[in-house]
Amino acid sequence: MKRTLILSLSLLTLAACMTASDGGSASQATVALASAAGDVRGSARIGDGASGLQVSVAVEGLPAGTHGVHLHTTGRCDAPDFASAGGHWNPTARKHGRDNPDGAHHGDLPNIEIGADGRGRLSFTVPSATLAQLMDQDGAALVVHATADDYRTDPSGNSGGRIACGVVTRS
Ligand SMILES: [Cu+2]
Repeated sequence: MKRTLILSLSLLTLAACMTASDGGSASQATVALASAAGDVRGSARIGDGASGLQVSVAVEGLPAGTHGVHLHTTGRCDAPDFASAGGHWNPTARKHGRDNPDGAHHGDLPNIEIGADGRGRLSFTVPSATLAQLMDQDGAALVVHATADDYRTDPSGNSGGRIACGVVTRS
C-alpha cells in the first residue's frame, strides 16, 4: 500500500517535470474537455508565446462540422449547459468577432473543423495576451459550441449551445 503510494507520487512528479519542460515555457496550462454527461471530449494546452497566448486544442467524440471555440471568463463547467463558464474572456471590453468593427474578444478563437471521425485540431495565438491575464481570480474555461461562430454577432457569434467545456488548469 505504502510502496504503491510512493510509486504513484514519483510518477506524478515525473509527469509534472515533463510538462514543465515541454516547449521551454514556464507558464503553461492544460484543459480537459468533457461533455455535459462527463465523457472525455479532448484536451487543450495553453501557454505564453513570443507574440501572445498560444492555444492548441484537440477534440474527440464530437459531431462532424464547423464549431465555435472560445475562452470563457469563468473557470467553472457545470452541466448540463455550462452557463457557469460565463461569457467570453473580454478584458479589453470589445464586441464579439474578428469581423466585427468593434471586435474582438481576447477569448474569440477560430472555428474548429471536426471530421467524420469526431476529431478536430486547432492552433491559435491570441495576440498580446498572457496566461497570467487569463488566469484571473475566477479562472477561465475553454468551450466548444454546437454550431459555427459567424465571427461577427455579439456576444457569441450565433454559435449555439455549449457541447464541451473544460476548466483551464495550470500545469
Ligand atoms: Cu463560447
